[in-house]
Amino acid sequence: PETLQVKPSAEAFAPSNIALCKYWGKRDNALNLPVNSSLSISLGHLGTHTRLALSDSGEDKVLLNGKEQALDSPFAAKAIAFWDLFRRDQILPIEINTTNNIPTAAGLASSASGFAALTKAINEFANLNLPIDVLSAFARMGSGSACRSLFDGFVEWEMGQLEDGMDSHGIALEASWPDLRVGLVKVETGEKAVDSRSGMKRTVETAHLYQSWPMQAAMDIQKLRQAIADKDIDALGMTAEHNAMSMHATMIASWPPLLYWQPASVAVMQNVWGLREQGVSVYLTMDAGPNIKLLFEADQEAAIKAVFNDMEVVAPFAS
Ligand code: 2P0
Repeated sequence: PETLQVKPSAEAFAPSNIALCKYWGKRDNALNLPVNSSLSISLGHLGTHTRLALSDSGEDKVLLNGKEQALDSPFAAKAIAFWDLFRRDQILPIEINTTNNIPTAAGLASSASGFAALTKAINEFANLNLPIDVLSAFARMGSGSACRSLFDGFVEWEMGQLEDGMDSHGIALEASWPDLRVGLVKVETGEKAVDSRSGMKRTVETAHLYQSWPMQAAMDIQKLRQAIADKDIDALGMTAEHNAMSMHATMIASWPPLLYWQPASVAVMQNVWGLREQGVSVYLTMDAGPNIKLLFEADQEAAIKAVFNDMEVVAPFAS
């Protein structure tokens, strides 16, 4: 719309998500259009709550977990730039109040749930009444993986073909899997890693191995769809773990090399593989950081917790 009519305040929640087939590499850096489609699971009540209000001071104001952020901090700058896409030339100073309930112990990134919640809150705040696939495409412009956090459960992000990206958004899969569990295993982090945005750019530009990635991702999405339809944890876990390791192989094959793993990440992997050798159906996935996420069903939880005592467990389909 040309002129926004805003409410005094509005709020929204969006879940965090973990990709089982990863988004890695863009065909358009400005619009966050991906090289490949991806598939994720949303984390239920774990995510971001965002409240928007007109700012009484007349200045933009950004709070993260109750703490005011400098407007030139990366977090505030990105959030305000996103609001600028909507308010354009209108004088609409905003207060953005963002709270993440993702356990900090889990070491999960929050840009996906953050931009999804901000998009939903703006839709309310400015009475936009946009359909969810359009909201998803907007959230994608904030952060690619955010387009998947508009939905619960399993979500496919269709890469799309249009130049304006309006067909590149999340779609919820009609599936429920009450026994599915996601375990969050924290690994001690050293210095700050390379962020995903520059990491994927480096991989696309320098890793010859990356040429094989789009084909693997396309095959893995097919396998994941079948595993979800069959509720086959071994097929799901194997595909997700293989996909994550393949993505990390392309990162390692970049120059300069991009290795998000810490020694402790490798120790966790070896423990997961050890559990599998003992007959426990548990699989791992990793994103652009050293922490490990596990995939398993409820009946295996006790055996896995015996090895990973402080693992946080999420039931994505719990009501
Ligand atoms: C994913 N990651 O599918 C992949 C796996 C990290 C590794 O989506 O540049 O923060 O904002 O579009 O969405 C993280 O990338 O990157 C991510 P931008 P984003 O979950």
